[in-house]
Amino acid sequence: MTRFSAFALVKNALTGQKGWEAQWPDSQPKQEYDVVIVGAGGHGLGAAYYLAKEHGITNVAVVEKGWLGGGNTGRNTTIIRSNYLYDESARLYDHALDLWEGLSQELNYNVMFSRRGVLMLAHNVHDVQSFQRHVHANRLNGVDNKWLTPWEAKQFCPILNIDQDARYPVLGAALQRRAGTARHDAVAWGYARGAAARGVDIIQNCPVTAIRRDASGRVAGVETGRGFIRAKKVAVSAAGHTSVVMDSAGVRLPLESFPLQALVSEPVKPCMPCVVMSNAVHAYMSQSDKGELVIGSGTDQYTSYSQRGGLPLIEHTLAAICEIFPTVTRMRMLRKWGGTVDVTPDRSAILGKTPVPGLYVNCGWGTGGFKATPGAAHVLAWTVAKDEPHPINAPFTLERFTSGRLIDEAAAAAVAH
Ligand code: FAD
Ligand code: PYC
Repeated sequence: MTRFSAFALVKNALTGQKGWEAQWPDSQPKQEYDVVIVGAGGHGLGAAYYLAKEHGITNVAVVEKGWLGGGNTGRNTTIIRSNYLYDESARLYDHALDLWEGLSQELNYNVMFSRRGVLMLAHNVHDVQSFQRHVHANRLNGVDNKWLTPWEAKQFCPILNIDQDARYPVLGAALQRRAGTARHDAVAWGYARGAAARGVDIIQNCPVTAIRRDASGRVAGVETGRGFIRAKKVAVSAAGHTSVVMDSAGVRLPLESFPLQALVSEPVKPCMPCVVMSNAVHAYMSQSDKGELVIGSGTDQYTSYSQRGGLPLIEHTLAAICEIFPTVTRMRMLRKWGGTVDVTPDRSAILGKTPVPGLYVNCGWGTGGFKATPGAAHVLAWTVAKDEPHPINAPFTLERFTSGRLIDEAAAAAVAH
């Protein structure tokens, strides 16, 4: 596969752009694989990439019901941060952040990781206490986070309204300087390209309809829209649909699926240098490299598998955004969309082995799994290859919902859900 480089760009510019190859082949399913991964989002594709690259397991298929990256990976608002409260989460998300920093070089694919900083606003005394607790906990874990006064926050983000008579006055903010954004679909494409170059089959338009087990109870393969595929191991990374897929193997998961929406404005010149989030008012905003303001909030408050949400939530979000950033009031919104996010009771992921031998799961990322993509994929590949958890994902078990060893990140989840 051609490496992207300045030389390749010049060469193709001079030869009519005819030398570029397909990024990955359109693979047809084989009868049997060592590993089948269900779901070609960033997490599934990333796991396939690391299985091939770090563990030498290349007889792998990633089976996707729609198109690659068409789930939450291509629908999210691209915020990356690691300022979670608990030690277990700090280790997982900071591992991901470490990988984000070198991902474009690792994949030879520009994922446009931008360390522009994420500012989380405090609007009341509870917010101030809670975010200051986060700042201290993060620092103890070696995760950068800093408390800013309202004026310091405005210096960091000049369009922020810090008028103390506002309905949601800004009383301070927590800044993770190392956090930022990345181009979401480039992440899926980069992992797909890297995995395919190492021999992984990426099979699109092929829904997995059931997971089959043999007489001993071990996983035997997957039923798909294109027939049965035998597999020694199966890893499910199907986000909002994970509970349905896993149910077919007899594994019940503590998940609820909700719609999560986002919207973008018409493009404007650069006016917002960072990401700003507000948990209390349910709104966050950043500016894409195209110039659109990228806006979102919490989940719609009903369970659903539809990839769209209701208008009332969007109106509520925009009302909050207009108060925090009065300059947005005269802008036009271009489009809105939704994804289906899978939410656990403690708002932390389930990542590892299941009670079924040979079956692994990566789910429960709720509204916040994009930032985890490289880290989660990396430790999932380890778990599948070695049939044991990596120390980083060891606490993120399914058993914690019976043992009670929860990782209760609900308050840290930046977006209400
Ligand atoms: P997905 O990308 O959804 O991939 C799962 C794939 O499985 C899909 O492609 C789906 O089609 C496929 N699939 C499902 N069922 C089957 C089946 N039966 N057979 C075959 N394939 C199947 N996170 C952040 O960290 N920061 C953010 O700013 C952020 N913003 C968000 C904004 C919105 C609007 C949404 C919806 C989500 C946001 N998230 C954010 C969450 C984040 O997008 C997800 O947690 C993350 O992308 C999950 O990645 P994934 O690869 O597990 O899932
Ligand atoms: O987890 O940072 C996050 C997030 C932002 C928007 C949706 N999720």
